Amino acid sequence: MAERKSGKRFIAWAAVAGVIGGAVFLATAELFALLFARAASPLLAVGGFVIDIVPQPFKEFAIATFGEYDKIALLAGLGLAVIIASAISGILQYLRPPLGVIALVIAGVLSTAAIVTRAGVTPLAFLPPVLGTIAGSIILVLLSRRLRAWRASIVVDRKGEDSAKDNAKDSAGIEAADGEAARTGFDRRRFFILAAISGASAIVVGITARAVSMAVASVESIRSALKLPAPRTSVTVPAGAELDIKGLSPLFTPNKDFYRVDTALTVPTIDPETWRLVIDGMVDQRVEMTFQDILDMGLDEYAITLTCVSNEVGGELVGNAMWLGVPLRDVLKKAGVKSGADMVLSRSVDGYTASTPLSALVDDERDAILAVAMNGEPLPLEHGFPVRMVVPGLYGYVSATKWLTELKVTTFADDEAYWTPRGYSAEAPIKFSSRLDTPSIGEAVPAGRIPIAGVAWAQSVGIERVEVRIDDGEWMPVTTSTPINDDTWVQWFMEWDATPGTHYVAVRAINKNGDLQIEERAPIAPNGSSGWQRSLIRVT
Ligand SMILES: Nc1nc2c(c(=O)[nH]1)N[C@H]1C(S)=C(S)[C@@H](COP(=O)(O)O)O[C@H]1N2
Ligand SMILES: [Mo]
Repeated sequence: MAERKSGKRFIAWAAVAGVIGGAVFLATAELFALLFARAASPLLAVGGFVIDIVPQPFKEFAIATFGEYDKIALLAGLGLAVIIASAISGILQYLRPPLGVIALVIAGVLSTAAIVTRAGVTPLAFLPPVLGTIAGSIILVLLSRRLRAWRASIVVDRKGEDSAKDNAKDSAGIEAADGEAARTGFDRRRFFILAAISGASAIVVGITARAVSMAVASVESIRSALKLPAPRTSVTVPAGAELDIKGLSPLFTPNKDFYRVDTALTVPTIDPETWRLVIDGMVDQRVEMTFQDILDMGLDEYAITLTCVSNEVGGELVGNAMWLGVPLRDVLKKAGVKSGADMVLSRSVDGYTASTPLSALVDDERDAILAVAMNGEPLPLEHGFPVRMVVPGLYGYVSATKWLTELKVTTFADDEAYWTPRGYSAEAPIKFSSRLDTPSIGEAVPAGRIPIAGVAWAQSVGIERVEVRIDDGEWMPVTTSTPINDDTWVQWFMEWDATPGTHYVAVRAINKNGDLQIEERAPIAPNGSSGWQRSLIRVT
């Protein structure tokens, strides 16, 4: 009798283990969906699949019964089905391993199929359900094993009790029974600890990840519905500004290819309606601006190349964009800067800060801006939606604050930005540089006439000339594209009669002040890399 009762109890715990395995599966998938592929939520994909395959009369019935709550009803039904299926998988795994894991893997395969067959999926969309299946299976196997160990120790325990009764005077037998009781407690605790930890983590991680995904989706839709006013002035891109060479970076970096550097674990989601910019600190009056206030100042177009201090010589952390924005000097004028200030500490909604010399922001000759658009669309969420800073000539970490929320007028003596105590300089002008794009390193090229091409940037000064050296030859000036302005990079190229073998191609730039690009190699910390790029090219 007692046997059967405890047997039922274990079946119930096996079902709980199954539900926890299922929760870990979904939570892991939601987490990785948030990180790699937002559309890859198993629950939503399967829900979408169900909507697609359900026959029309059934859909009508659902809408008639649940009205506008039909989707919620579907998800609730799906949730219930998942809980029941997971419970069954837990019982299967407990009674007939590995049947439970097999059931979970089948569910994983089906949801992966539902995800990757949906329209507009990204290449990594298979990852969340696959990683979820793996994590869920591991937890299910471990919980089921611990449950069986617990159960086995009770059986052994009971045998110990019996033998203790049989030989009441056998002290060794009594000791054995005590030991087994301790063993049972230990195995039970092992099961409950893992169940509690994995269950609680799954709930916290799963709900948080889903909530963030939904916030992103909602701001994403606000962003795509946003209509920005036409700019008052636009940048003329001169003829000859863009060279047409395979492998050469385009003049403007498409948003999807634009490098992204920030400390944000999940991209901040800001509704422009509720966004505010506060200008305070050493000002005549504290000013608060809305998104509309910024738009009402009138937007102008600016072509500016952004560079990260972490860009190694020859690196990819540099990109050029057409921004729409307003001059920061006009924004600061609204608050009135007090004398004695020499820095603006810009703050992001996520707490990140940057220290920008005040002089760079109020300089009439420098187009330091608050940007609201990038390459013809509102700023992408990853690039600072709805408002960010862009300052020509300064590395991003001291000037290009995304998801901007405050400009505090202050001094370098009084305030410190995020990266300053972390080994980077408080002030960091961009070290002008040049990069070889093609031929790419390691790619063998056929002998004969081929283009060597790349980009060079010297924001706020301008590139005068780019030179290339092959092996130990002379430095040769190459053709540069017509610059848009001094704040954007230029493209450069030369024709090369490539002879078979390996060759070194080196590149360096000269800016409009007549300075030569720094030859001496420097690491990225504390204020940016330097050195001439020299690449080994294989010609066959
Ligand atoms: N809020 C916030 N803004 C930020 C950063 C950050 O970590 N947080 N990183 C800065 C750095 S180091 C660079 S190089 C630029 C990069 O901008 P991008 O991601 O749009 O290319 O953003 C800057 N703005
Ligand atoms: Mo950066």
